[in-house]
Amino acid sequence: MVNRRKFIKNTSLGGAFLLAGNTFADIIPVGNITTSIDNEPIVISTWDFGIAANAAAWQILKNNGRALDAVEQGAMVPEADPKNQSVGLGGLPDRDGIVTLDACIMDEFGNCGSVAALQNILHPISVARRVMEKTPHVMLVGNGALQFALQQGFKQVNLLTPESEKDWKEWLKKAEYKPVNNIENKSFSPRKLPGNEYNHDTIGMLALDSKGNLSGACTTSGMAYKIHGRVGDSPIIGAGLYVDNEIGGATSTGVGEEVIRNVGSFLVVELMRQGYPPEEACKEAVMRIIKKKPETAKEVQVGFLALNKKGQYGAYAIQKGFSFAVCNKQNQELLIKGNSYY
Ligand code: SD4
Repeated sequence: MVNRRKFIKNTSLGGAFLLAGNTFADIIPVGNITTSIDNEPIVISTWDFGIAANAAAWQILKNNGRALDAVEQGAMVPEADPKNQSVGLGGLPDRDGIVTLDACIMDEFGNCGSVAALQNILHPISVARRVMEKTPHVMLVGNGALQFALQQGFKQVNLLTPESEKDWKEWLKKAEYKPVNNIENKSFSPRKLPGNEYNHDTIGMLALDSKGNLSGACTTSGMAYKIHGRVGDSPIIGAGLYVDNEIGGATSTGVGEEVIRNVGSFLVVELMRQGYPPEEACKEAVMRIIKKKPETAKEVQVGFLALNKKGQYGAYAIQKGFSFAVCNKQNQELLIKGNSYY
């Protein structure tokens, strides 16, 4: 077991072995070449904060638990972290100062559940799971989603932290009340964190368990300072997340409107069905976005992350800076910087 965090700069060097850390012993295969042995569990998730989320998911996977439980537990970690300003508690609000959350979950049977524009609930991913398991529906939104959550025993909490409220008030001064596009690079990131790290977006998580079953979860507070009522890709099955237990799963982060327009995660899974390796499938989905709107694409970020049935994974983004975290038996804290178009 490797507990030390590893960081890999790039996912493909001609499909060869990449150097993680400083020693020769750290050389491991990544990207389109699997690091996972058949029937060995693996969990991957978007952004640096995926490391902590993966650790929670791993507790389930390593004990031969179900991928669905793993992704729910994993997604709950950033949801409960007040320092994470793009997911759950402490998420940046919409332009009216209201925190609204989007989340969805999908299992190995193709069951799925989703909530959108949900207010005052700490764990939207768990409400999404209840929608999947306790209702005949797939998606509940707004006040209806809140009422359902309360009936299910979830408690109301204030999700707007003083820090996020302060940032929103600061934004209001210059913003003219216009929603912003968000690009995950230094100049556009909402908040610089201690250690020169930058706060990033949605967590999308994909897991393969020891029985060879796949599940996925996606949860976010969405685009900062969005118009009240705006829903992004993250709770939309096929856009922000898609899992097909025969093929693989995919999830997305970035400007949700571009992902929805291209039904991004479904597209990635369908490309893998056609034989594309995960990174190539993600790249092709990114290229569709760029091809349709080349001028828009220059200014927005979209990243896709994919895991196939064999445990192979890959990612691709429009802009530089998209990282994802990988956790399996060999590596508990691997952080990979995905390839990008720009
Ligand atoms: C959304 N995809 O609401 C989410 C949030 C995100 O960069 O990842 N923004 O559009």
